Amino acid sequence: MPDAPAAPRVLELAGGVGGAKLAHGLQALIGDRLTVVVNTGDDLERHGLLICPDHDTVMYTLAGIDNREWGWGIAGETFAASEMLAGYGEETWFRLGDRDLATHIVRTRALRDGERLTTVALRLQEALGVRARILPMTDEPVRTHVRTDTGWLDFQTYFVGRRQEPEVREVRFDGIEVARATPEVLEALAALTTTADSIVVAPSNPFVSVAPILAVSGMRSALDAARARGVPVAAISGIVGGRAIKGPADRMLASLGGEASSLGVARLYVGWVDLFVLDGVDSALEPAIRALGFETLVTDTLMVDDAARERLAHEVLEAVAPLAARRR
Ligand code: FO1
Repeated sequence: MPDAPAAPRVLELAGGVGGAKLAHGLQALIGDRLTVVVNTGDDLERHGLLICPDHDTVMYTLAGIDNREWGWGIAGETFAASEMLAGYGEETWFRLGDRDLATHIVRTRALRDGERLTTVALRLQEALGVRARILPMTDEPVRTHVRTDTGWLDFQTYFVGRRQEPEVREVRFDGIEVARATPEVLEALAALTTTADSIVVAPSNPFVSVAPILAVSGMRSALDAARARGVPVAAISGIVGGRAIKGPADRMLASLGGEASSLGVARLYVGWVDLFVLDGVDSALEPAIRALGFETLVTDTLMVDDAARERLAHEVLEAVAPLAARRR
């Protein structure tokens, strides 16, 4: 009997919650053949510690300890340390749970000892028994800022502090000019060669989750090189029926000059994505999206439970695999 073919390798580009759900479905299918490249533009310092929200959301989800009610943090979390910090007069609007704090303490100490962000991230994942690899998009600090009508805000002040209420007029990524793709990310992209491998863009915010990843020096050329070898790229829309599944992507699409729909997302992905995945409620947009040059998959994209995560991951891989043969 010939050996069963190896599972495909998949590299996912991800922000927080949407990226974590899709990664969970993909990990259930292909385990350690999944690499997730996460946005670090949402990272911040609190109480002298480095917090990496998107990395940690994906890590806790893949470790099965995520807080499903909030979409961030750890299940069964407590906030005793936060209460104590508030007593000392520290700002605690960005809530750090007791268990979550352990992650930030280990990470911050390792960085102070000279370790790279990627190395300590992989160590944390291993300790939590995560099978996939979650790679920060870069080891250098990048910080997303958004311009609102009252001025520039760092990302978490806008997202948590101001509850995403101000309209976003402009986005910038501080530090991006010196940020480089890591050897681990470049190796993972270079390893995508076989006919079944693919790159999958999560249903994450195109402006503040996907764009910073692509803006890292060396990332776009490595993605283009993978595509030139025949590796197809699939992207899942995070907009369903004109509304973002989570977060402010719909309002950002409108305020930054686009259209708050799957078509508006697809327009941002022209030229580097082959397969565009949209929800069934938006099927009327399919012809316009195909007219932009995409292959399309119309399906239920709301990952409401584990079965839905796995089903969507499976459908995307099934739809993207034939494109590999056609692209070669
Ligand atoms: N989101 C909130 O809405 N409120 C919080 O207090 C909060 C704390 C927090 C702590 C650690 C962490 O990893 C994530 C946290 N998040 C919180 C989520 C985070 O702001 C968002 O998930 C992302 O940055 C957007 O993708």
